[in-house]
Amino acid sequence: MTELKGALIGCGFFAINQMHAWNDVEGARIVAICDRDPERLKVVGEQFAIARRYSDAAELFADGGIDFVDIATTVQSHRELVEIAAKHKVPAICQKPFAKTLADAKAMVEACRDAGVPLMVHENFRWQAPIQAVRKALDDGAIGTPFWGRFSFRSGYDVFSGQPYLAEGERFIIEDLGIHTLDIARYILGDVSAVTARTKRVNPRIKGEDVATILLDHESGVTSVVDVSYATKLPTEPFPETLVELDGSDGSLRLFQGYRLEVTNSLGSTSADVSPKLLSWASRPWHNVQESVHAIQQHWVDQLKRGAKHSTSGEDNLKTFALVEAAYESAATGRTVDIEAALR
Ligand code: NAD
Ligand code: 89V
Repeated sequence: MTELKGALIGCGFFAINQMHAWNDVEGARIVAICDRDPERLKVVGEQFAIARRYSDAAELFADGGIDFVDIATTVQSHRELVEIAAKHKVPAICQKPFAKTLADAKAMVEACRDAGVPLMVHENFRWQAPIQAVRKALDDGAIGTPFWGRFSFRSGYDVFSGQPYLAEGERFIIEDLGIHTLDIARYILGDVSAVTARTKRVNPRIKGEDVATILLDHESGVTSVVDVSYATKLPTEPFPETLVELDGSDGSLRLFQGYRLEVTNSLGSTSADVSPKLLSWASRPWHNVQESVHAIQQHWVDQLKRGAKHSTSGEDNLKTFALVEAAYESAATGRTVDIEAALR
């Protein structure tokens, strides 16, 4: 089987996980890296023995010799980099948040569609082993037809030491973390027609909101709650676990802290350990996220080779990104926001 050659742009905090995962992915390897910070370029180049190094993405694309690009920079550069990739007809993976605005995200999808190149957003949380286990239980009919759900991420973990920029933006938890939780809600319960949200800032040392409570009306008629907080101190820190509650026509499902999945239906109750694997390069508590990075990157390669759509294609992710913008709009205005109108 031919091995795809990839380039990674943005050698920062999270890219280390992506580089480790690329080493484990079957059917692809990273042959070039790019970062405008010479120190990061050197650190990652030496750690992963990558000889082709660039400080300017335009030079990387001009030199060519790559089958795809993995964009791991922060959001400010996503549109520009995806558009250069489209111009050079190079399939692209783009980290979340997809873009600064929904209008930018739509333009990026259009640029790739017009160029005929695949675009996938690195929205990895739906690829976490416990979330896949929830999806499987639903698909197996374990609780019948769901009518209510809750997707909850409440933590007091210090994310700012690894990612200091998170303390500086006007927007914080919905854009950075809630985006994952909203994507999980869509993945499990389907697309959303309306969003109502309330936000708060509890930590006085950051600029944006660190608590959000979001009510989703799904197109199927199901109601769900997405609640996220980085201001919640608990006896056992749950970071980075997403807890799930689903009630259905034939039973209920609970994904509890500690990666325990309980299903109750007419057959009784079952309890399963759905812990993620601790990959050789991973470390707790991040191993859940790290395993999902490997899973989404393997999915990228497999689908690219088959010429098939990606689960979190640019087009798919517009529907998650629209929920982020709608949540901010609802929190600012106090009103419920219609999603179909936003996506038009
Ligand atoms: P970071 O600031 O540590 O790293 C970004 C790197 O990109 C920096 O080294 C910077 O110099 C480089 N860069 C920026 N613009 C560039 C450009 N135009 N050309 C070349 N290099 C450029 O950021 P991070 O914490 O690694 O986050 C990166 C992205 O990953 C963010 O969008 C963040 O939201 C996302 N992230 C995702 C997850 C996840 O689980 N999916 C987890 C953490 C972070
Ligand atoms: O996934 C992310 O984007 C991270 C974290 C999990 C820490 O919120 O920023």
